[in-house]
Amino acid sequence: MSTIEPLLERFRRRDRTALARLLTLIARGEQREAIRAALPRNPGPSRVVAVTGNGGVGKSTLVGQLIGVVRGRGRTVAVLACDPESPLTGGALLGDRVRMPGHPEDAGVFIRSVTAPEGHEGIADDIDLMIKSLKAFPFDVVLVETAGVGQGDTAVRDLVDVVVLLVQPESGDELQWQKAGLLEVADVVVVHKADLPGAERTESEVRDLLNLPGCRPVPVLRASGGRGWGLDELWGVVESLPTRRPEERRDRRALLRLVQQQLADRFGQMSIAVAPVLERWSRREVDDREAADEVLKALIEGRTER
Ligand SMILES: Nc1nc2c(ncn2[C@@H]2O[C@H](COP(=O)(O)OP(=O)(O)OP(=O)(O)O)[C@@H](O)[C@H]2O)c(=O)[nH]1
Ligand SMILES: [Mg+2]
Repeated sequence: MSTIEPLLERFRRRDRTALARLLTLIARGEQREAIRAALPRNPGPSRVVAVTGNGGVGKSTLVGQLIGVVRGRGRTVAVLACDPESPLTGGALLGDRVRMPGHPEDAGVFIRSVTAPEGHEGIADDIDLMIKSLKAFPFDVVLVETAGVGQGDTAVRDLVDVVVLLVQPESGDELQWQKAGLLEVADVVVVHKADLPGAERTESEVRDLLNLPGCRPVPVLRASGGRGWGLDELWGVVESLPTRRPEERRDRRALLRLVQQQLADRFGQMSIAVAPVLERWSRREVDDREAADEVLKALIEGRTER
């Protein structure tokens, strides 16, 4: 008999204090298995949306505005802000009511910031369980603010339905630098702070980057959280995207790497020449089918690297 049963009981009665306490336990790595076991396998049809992008691009501002948009549509919303730098209580999120208004009176809004301890790799596991808890509570929408497009975020992507990537106007070289990550993670790209000069040009640059033959179309739009521009349009796009089925959420690249590794092991010292194909595939120079054909060909011909 789990010692957290009374807490779970309160959680099931939709007690917000119990929810907050549950999230704290998860963040501390306590009672994870008991919590996981207690949550329904198929919670309601919540939409989980990640808002990602480099530091200072305006994620918190935009998320704060989206709370209003979502509430305006009669839905409840929870926010998880994953901020690796700021401590839970001193973070920009909770400390700054202008950027992310607290909605203290509104039971349809729940905001929580999550701090990953330095060097903590397992943040995705925590976030996974937190998202599941929020879905089970339930909230109609869960917004996840997450910094950058680093590895952690690729993992977070597999936990959410839609990834909204923010870029700033005049990102220039940075945009090129972001290209690979951009292409990999984004379901929607927002040129944020669209009140700043160069937003239109950046929008068309992003379109050029994303608009490659044979690739799924990625909507690109302009918005400004600060000015309140383009938010309804953005949410309309986010809602119109199909919710990814659970099996699609798994990390295909990780699986391919594993296959490659196992093949390499089985073929002794020989390393199969699929890495270059995978590289070109991730750069979207070939589509899935071409890449699959080339991988198969390399395997059948027993082609090895170097
Ligand atoms: N011009 C302009 N500035 C904005 C806009 N939205 C946010 N900002 C400003 O950009 C700065 C960063 O905003 P945040 O919302 O904290 O950005 P963030 O991406 O959450 O930042 P981190 O969480 O620290 O990575 C603040 O000074 C905001 O006032 C906008 O639409 N236009
Ligand atoms: Mg922020």
